[in-house]
This record gives sequence, C-alpha cells and structure tokens, in this order.
Amino acid sequence: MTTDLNLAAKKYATDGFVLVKGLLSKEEAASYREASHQLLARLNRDDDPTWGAATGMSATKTKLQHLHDAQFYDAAFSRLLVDPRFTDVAAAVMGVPNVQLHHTKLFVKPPENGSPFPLHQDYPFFPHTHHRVGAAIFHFDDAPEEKGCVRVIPGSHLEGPREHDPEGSFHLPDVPFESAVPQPAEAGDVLFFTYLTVHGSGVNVSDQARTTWLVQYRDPGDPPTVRTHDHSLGQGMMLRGVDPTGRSGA
Ligand SMILES: O=C(O)CCC(=O)C(=O)O
Repeated sequence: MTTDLNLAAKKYATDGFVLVKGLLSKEEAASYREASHQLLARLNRDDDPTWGAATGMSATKTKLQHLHDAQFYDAAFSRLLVDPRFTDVAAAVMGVPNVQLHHTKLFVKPPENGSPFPLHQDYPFFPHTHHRVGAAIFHFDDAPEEKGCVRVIPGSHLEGPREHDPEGSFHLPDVPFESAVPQPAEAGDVLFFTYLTVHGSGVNVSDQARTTWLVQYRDPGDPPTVRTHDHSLGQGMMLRGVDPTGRSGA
C-alpha cells in the first residue's frame, strides 16, 4: 500500500505519532513473524527485559522475549531496514532526506502474561540535540488492546523532554497509564512516533503472542548529547540518503 507521506508527516507533527496501515502485506508480516519466533527459539536466550516498574502493572509475574540487532542474525531484517516503504515515511515525518539507524529491538510478548511497558519517553535513553529521533514499531501479528498494544499520549511530544527518575528508572510514574490512548494495530501496520512522545503498552492477556520489531531511527545531522546505546550493532548505518556530517553516527 502507498502511504500518503504529507498526511503522515502532518499527523506526526501534531500528535507525535502516526499509525501507517498496511505498510507490509499480511504475507510479509506473517513471514517476519515466523522469522522472529524462529530466531528467538534458535538463540534460546532466557534474559527477560521486563522493566522493574512494570511489576506493579499486573497481579501476576509477566514475561517478555527480546533480541537486540535482529538484522545481524537474519538478512530478512536487514532488507526491511532499507525498504523505502519504511525509510520514505521515516524521512517524511522527520522532514529530512537522510535517515540513520540508531538501534533495533525485537519483542515477543507471550500469551496470557506478556509484559507491559510503563509510560515513558525514549528521549532520556539516548538524548540528541535537535530531537529528530523516532521509533517505528513493525507489527508482525495483530495487536489489539488485549494483546498489550502500544499506547501513546497524543501531543505529548510538544512539551519537550520531561523530568525522569534520576535513579535511572526512566518511566513517568506521575502520568496515569489510562491517559495514554491504545493504538490497536493489525499485522503489517507500522506505528511511527517521536522519541519525545509519551508511550507505553499494556499486559498481553490474550491467548496469542504479540510480535513486533522496533526500529529507532534519526537524522544523521542531529548529534547525540550523551554517548549511550553504543553497544547497538550497526548504529550509524545509513538507511536512506547520505550522512552529510561524515561522522557515521559518532
Ligand atoms: O513494544 C512495546 O510495547 C513498547 C516498547 C517500548 O516502549 C520501548 O521499547 O521503549
């Protein structure tokens, strides 16, 4: 499906996010879902990235499967990173021609008790000078509300960076979870949002897994103010256009 880039850019500027319907076909999404589950099964790692602050959001213990840098394990993910259906939207919403990789995260929220994410901005994890940094969440299966779909607070990016817990837990305990609007998505949809947009997600209480791939992108002309996330493989890779600074993301 072709995306109306002007409309997407307008919504992103106003609301801080845009859900692009059908960026991938159902067949492609199903194939990426299969690849994601196979990859996680093959690597068989048992670390769980559930946030400490997420424990208060569910009566029972929740679980999350994840993998950083899936594109270093399976070329199908590398192809998606440079797919113009994705990169053209990323460029349009940032209002720049060049798009650079920051990092990627594969998440599977298991059925019944898939971990939630407390409300937060991504900004404090990797602050940049001009805030031209965003995320694209690829949905490889349907994510209705009961699967713990992503929620956002529309327009929250307009208030800029917020004070975060100095102890290093970057959630926003004073913002009620219910104030964030659920963004149910179908397989193939991609949710784009700025790193200033307050967002989180609920518990997966359904009987099926929720499978997503989060790609964090930025304008290469926007330098980081703090060196964080340096461990992410491929950071600085150009996904669209060129890096006019010659810094390769450094
Ligand atoms: O996948 C989700 O439900 C949200 C992920 C998220 O907010 C994050 O990784 O920062």
